[in-house]
Amino acid sequence: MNTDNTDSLLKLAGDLYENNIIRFGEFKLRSGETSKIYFDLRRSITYPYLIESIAREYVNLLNCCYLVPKSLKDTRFDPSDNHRDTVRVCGIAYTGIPIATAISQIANMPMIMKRKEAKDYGTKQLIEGHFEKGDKVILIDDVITSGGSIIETITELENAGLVIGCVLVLTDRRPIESGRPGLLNGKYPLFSVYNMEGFLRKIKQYCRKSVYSTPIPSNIFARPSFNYRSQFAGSKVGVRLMETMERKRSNLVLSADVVTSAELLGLADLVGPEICMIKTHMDILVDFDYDKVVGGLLALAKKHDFLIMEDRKFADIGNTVIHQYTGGLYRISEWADLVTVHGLLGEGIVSAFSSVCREDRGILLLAQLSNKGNLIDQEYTKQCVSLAEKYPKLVAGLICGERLSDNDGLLHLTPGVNITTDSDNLDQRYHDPNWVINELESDIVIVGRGIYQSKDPLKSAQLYRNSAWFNGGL
Ligand code: 5IU
Repeated sequence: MNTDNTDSLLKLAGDLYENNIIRFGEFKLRSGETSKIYFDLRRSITYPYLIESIAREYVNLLNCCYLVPKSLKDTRFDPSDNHRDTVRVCGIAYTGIPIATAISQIANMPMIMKRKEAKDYGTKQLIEGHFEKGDKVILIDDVITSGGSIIETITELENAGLVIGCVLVLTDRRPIESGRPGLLNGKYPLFSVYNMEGFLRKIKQYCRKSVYSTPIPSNIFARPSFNYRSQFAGSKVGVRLMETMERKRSNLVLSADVVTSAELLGLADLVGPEICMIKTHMDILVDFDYDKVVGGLLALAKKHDFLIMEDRKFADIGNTVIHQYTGGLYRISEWADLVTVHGLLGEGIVSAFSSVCREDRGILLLAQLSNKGNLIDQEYTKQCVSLAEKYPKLVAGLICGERLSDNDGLLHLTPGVNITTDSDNLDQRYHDPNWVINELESDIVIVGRGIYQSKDPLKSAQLYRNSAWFNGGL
């Protein structure tokens, strides 16, 4: 999903929810199955601005090169393309028709329409509107549940000599385990404006920000597991972290901000079984000895199956960060699976890391900060997300306070987590781990003092781990 339309997607999801077009309860579907969620997109025709907003998101989807494969490029609307009158948009009755009409007007794309039944008088046609054999069609429907009715329509259009380019829907509510492929095993590409998880996440986000709306029932929808998400991750170390989390059933990172190597290694050995990764600040150790500390930590990482992240927060020109990463006392690139990097310097710093980072290592971009009074604004955060999405092989995730991207391949890691207090006496602000994961929809909690300053760090780590892990993943 491109990030430019995140605001409009959020607003649209909220509008659909406020107008009872998406409802939560107990519903019997056409297939006979029951569902806790019901989409009644037909209602949206009563609200012209909603049909228009929906159509705009379809047009956006169509124009989004990242989602539409190359083989389909010539079906995308392009005002400078003189073949465009051979591509037609076709709405499937009922709700697909008003949406297709709005798309046709917004994108200036010719439309055809498939009747439910052929007329039994006059021309007896099944398809209305002008077309020639061989014309490409973009099929428009509202929700896909199984795909059965869309496939019927496809057959009829093909019998009339039309060629199916792709199918666009607002929501894909096929089971997540299906991988939500194109129709007929991928023969017909299908794209959705929202997948179910993304849609629900947006509604949740909307409810959090809006005073008047009723929050959606919690746990209405299982989160996808990290194993499932790993197929979307471009970063090898991102995949490794996801697999580790799933294997250990832990999305807890220990921030080991202690100042002696004995404390660091002792803590890592004690808490190691509970965590998916340890976060270090090597430069705060008063007795750093490369062989002892790095050797010890690597052995413990192997013993307890966790990754190592150095929270170095790189922020300099490419040439300098390359030295800081690979050289000096710490030779971070030799042992850290992940390092944190500020987005402040823009693309240059990211491409510097691309040039020196081993294939099985990666970076995390700092998109938000947890401390009071920091200078990061929404625009900065957005730019960091775009940067992360542009370098999927290198950027395994974001350091942030809440979920920022619908891209399942990108991890969200949140510091500023504490069960017992909401601030330290300095500038740190804390949230509860359960809140961070289930309400703010982050993926991983980073906990420091909540664990290592407690009377029983192991017990505390177990408490944080249980509180942050979610149930019901696939
Ligand atoms: N950390 C934050 N907030 C941030 C970023 C990093 O707290 O926005 I970026 C680091 C600082 C510290 C750890 O190493 O995460 C949090 O430790 P405590 O849980 O002890 O506050």
